[in-house]
Amino acid sequence: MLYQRSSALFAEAQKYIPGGVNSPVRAFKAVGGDPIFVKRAKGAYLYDEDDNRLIDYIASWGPLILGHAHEPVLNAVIEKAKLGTSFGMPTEIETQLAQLAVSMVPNIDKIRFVNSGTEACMSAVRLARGYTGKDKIIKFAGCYHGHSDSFLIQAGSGAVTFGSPNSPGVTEGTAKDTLLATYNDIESVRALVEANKGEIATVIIEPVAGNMGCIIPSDEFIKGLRELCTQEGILLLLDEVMTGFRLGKGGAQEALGIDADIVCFGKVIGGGLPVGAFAAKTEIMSHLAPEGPVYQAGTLSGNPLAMAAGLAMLTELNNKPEVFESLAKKTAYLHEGLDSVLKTKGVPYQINRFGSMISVHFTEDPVVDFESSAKGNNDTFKKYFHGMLENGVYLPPSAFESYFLNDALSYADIDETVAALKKVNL
Ligand code: HOZ
Repeated sequence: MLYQRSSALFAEAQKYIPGGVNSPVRAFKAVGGDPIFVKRAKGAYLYDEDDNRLIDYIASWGPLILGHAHEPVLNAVIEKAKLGTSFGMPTEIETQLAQLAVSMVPNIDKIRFVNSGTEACMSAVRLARGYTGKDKIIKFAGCYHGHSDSFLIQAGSGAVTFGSPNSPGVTEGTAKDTLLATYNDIESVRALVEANKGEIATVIIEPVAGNMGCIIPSDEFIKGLRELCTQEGILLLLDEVMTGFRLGKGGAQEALGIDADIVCFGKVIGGGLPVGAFAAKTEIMSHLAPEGPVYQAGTLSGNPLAMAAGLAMLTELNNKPEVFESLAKKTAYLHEGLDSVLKTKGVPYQINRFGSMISVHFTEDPVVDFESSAKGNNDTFKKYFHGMLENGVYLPPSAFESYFLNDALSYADIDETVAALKKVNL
């Protein structure tokens, strides 16, 4: 495939935008080569600036669960835009989306809309601190909760891909309040809780991790975490930016059978437009301004176009919940196909899958946490990534990311993906 125009556009972008991109993972640094510039997309396919057609396994990093340019979402945005694009005043559609989200997700009464997953997690932690009157938080190595200061401590996703899991610019004062535990290791959490008795406001976790590849929590771990938080009066904050409205109507809470105290959303809830949100029971949410003293605000929060996209998307998912089952089946089919080919290639590998999230790791041992994920052989990953790209398949350009399947993908697309892998030398 030719990527001349993408490469030329990347060269131009680098003159004016740091690294040529507005979010680091897009720059292909972990896999080498120039990023692909997209011209348009429809359903399961991306069409780049060189007119290559690529089968898409990132779906804009999760939001486009029903495929690109999904008609009901598209039409809702177009119709809304005709009425004006932003008011900075309340609109009815904010309540409509709030009501629908609250009806779909367990353990939440009220929800506040923001513009991104980063904002959602940052604000939710402030709320947890304001509500409990405690300062410290526990996060897990390799989990990524957006790029606000408190979370850039052993962070996954682009932060680890580019070698800055602890970013310069985060002050020691901020870092000291973020305690670091090991994913899937409840004893590591227990030890931190014991050592910081009565000082911890919240434990924040990706209930199924997607920023160190896809990592599945053991039942013992996730249930143990709930129990421990309840015992110690710590709020359990589920970062469902990736899993919310993807693993089921009720997200990971429903899929894993656990109850959260606060839940963060992003991605699917905005239907492909910039929306984040955080939600909890009334008792906690009433601490938020203007009802309570914990401040949080935003000029574009609850933007009508973003709300229209989110409402159309959640309405679709609410009316057709069979889509979650369909996606899980397609992901299992992809898993089987990749497995059948990878086992002929003579390299060690692991495939992790939960619902419509999946990742391939080139390593001997099971990938259950950040340490085991980081053992993956990046040279093999690069060959895999570029080999698939050459054969028309777009995967996340980093081993520290999950794939997100969309329901526009057909079984024929998945067969084409598996056939592509057969042609790749690892
Ligand atoms: N941090 C996102 C994936 N975990 C990537 C966002 C982007 O580059 O668009």
